[in-house]
Amino acid sequence: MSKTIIVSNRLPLQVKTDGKDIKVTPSVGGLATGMKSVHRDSNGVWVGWSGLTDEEIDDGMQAKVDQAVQKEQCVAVNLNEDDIQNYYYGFSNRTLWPLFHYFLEYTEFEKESWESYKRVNEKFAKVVVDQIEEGDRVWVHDYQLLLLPQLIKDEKPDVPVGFFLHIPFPSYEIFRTFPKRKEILEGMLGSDLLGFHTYDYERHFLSSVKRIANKEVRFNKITHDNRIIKVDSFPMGIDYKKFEDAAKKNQDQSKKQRSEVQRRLDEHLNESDSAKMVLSIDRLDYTKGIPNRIRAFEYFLNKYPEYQEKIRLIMLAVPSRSEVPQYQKLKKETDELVGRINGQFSTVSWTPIWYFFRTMPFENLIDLYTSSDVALITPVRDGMNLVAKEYVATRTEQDGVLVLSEMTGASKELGEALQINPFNFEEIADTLKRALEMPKAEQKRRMLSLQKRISRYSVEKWAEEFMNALESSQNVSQYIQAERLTQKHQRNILKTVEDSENTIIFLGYNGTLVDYTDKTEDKTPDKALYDTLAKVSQRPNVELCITSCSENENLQKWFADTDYRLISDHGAFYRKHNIWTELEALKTDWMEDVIPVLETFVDRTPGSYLDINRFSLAWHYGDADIEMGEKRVIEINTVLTSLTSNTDLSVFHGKEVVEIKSTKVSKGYAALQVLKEKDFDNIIVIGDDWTDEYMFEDLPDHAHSIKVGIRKTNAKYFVKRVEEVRAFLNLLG
Ligand code: GDG
Repeated sequence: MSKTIIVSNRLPLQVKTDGKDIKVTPSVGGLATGMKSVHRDSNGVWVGWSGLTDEEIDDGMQAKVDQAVQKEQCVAVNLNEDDIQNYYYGFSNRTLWPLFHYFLEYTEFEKESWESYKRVNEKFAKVVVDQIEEGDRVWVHDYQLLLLPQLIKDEKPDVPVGFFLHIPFPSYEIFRTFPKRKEILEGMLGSDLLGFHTYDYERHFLSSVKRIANKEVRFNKITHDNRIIKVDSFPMGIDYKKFEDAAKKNQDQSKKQRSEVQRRLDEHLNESDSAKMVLSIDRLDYTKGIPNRIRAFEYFLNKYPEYQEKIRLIMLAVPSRSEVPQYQKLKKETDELVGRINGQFSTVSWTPIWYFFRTMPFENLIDLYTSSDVALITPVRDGMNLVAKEYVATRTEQDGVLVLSEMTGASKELGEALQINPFNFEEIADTLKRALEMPKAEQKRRMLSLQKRISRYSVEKWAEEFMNALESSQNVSQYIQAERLTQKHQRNILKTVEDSENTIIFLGYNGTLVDYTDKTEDKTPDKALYDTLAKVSQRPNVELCITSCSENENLQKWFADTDYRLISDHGAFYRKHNIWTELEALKTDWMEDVIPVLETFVDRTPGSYLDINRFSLAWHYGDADIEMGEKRVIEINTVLTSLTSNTDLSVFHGKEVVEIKSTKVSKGYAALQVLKEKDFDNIIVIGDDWTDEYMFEDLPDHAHSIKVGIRKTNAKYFVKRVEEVRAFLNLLG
């Protein structure tokens, strides 16, 4: 039975050892909940680090750890102390985390930690690849494993790989500063589906893919390595029912059943009718806007002194990454700010900020959520922020107000929250006042809409949608009309050759018969190719016609010793029985008018250039800013269409090129002239680029047309690589 392999930095469990015994407890975080149906029900496997370093596990213990972890359907990746220091605290949390959250000033780049990051991603790849069986799929999570998708693809090209990024993807202007930007993108592009929390992260990623990795992007699809990669947003949800049920239970409990935390909260709330509580919960992280929040609260107490002694900010800050200096600095700053404000405003019976620096059990978390009039969530940058959603889920009476930073991914979905700019203290203070004074009816109206939306798109639904999208990303023919050329198709075509009186095979050259990676130079045919072509042409009823954009001198040089038909220069020249003819008396006087127009585009688009060929003009923008280039294409089309109407000129848009030429110069037109010479009852045509599309389109419907590569095509079939063309020709031979 096929399974899903989930991969994340940490396994969803806590492993404790007291020297001899191992204790494993499953953790109940959001991701683990969301993945439950994928992991448990489908017999899945979860690959990740157990939390214990190699140094903490002695020889005798390893087998026990593996066994205990296996019981939870998990497989551990073994990491040592050095990995944790360099890959985890180093590259993941001192480089990628600040960079992706726009903290350029905190972003350190050290070669050693980059090397370690690569090494650990390889360790993960090895474990994952070992687990893969026929029919399996892999879902990789988060910024610690950005190189993993490609490492898996290299080993298992046919296994579907999905990747989800839990943090923001920064804008191109930020991402481009990063020394290993290309390597990171290429690592991610090993996936078949890439998921982000929001559309903004998705478009930032696509922009970097276009501009840095120089890949073809159409809407949300990337063509890379003969695959189509889909990019989409999947806003992560929460286990809504779990929070709602826990809140209901909390409400129903008797006084005696209440926790110590709940009792303390009640004491404050019962002091007077106007007593209010404001809540914030986050990991102590500089992205969460904690100092901003405290300063804004101070500003609020000064600006609205009537709230003094009535309002309390409860701040739960969970310890996090305390080995990283910026986190130590933040801890110090937070302690000092809380101390200063409490020192300044406290009275005998009131302290404005209750500050907890620890984790709390789930039940206490619910005490906090259900007792607070306002949730004040102010990150300066946050991928999603699940706390905002959890607060909403626990408001069973539909009261309470969510004040939410517009810099969180969650703000895109939670339009009914009061949204603030976390850098604007005055706005935070005024919005807090508005929240505290909001009429109950308005609270209810907003809360109901929020709840309706969040309950619908739960974390289970999120995982399900991602998996469905991964499944459908496999179906390449969904995006292109052509069918993959199978063995059966090949045998059928071979049969038509055997049954025919006269077959002609039109073959593209660069990119069809020879690999064409260095696009600046034509490639000379190799011996194997000469042999293959010779074999095919020895069939008495078969003729070959090689069609190329190259100049006729080149083709003549390469195929001087053969009698193949040749079409060169995009279809302008034709060779038969070793005699070259110009297919049309081609005029070029139109170039005089068009060249100055295209030159203005060259001037206005840095990186673009004009190629003046014998019969055509081509404006290339592959090295220009790709987005600017695409904008210019629209302008060029408008200008040229008016200029070329009433002429036999046409404008073609290819990959990063706009070409203007006579309609009579095309491989399609040339191929039709060849067909007029003889009664060919069977036609095969194979090509790879946009100039070959004219043959696919112009040749009769019964032609067997095959495209090399998977870009949009008019051909009936497609193959992925040049080797497949050669293998097919060998079969015909
Ligand atoms: C990353 C991204 C993205 C917190 N304190 C306690 C506790 N929690 C739980 C909360 C919530 C979770 O931790 C925190 O989730 P967030 O989404 O707010 O933030 P990150 O940890 O930064 O997570 C973030 C997320 O990944 C998912 O993709 O939203 O943007 O940074 O569930 O309830 N739970 C318990 N005790 C605590 O003291 N039991």
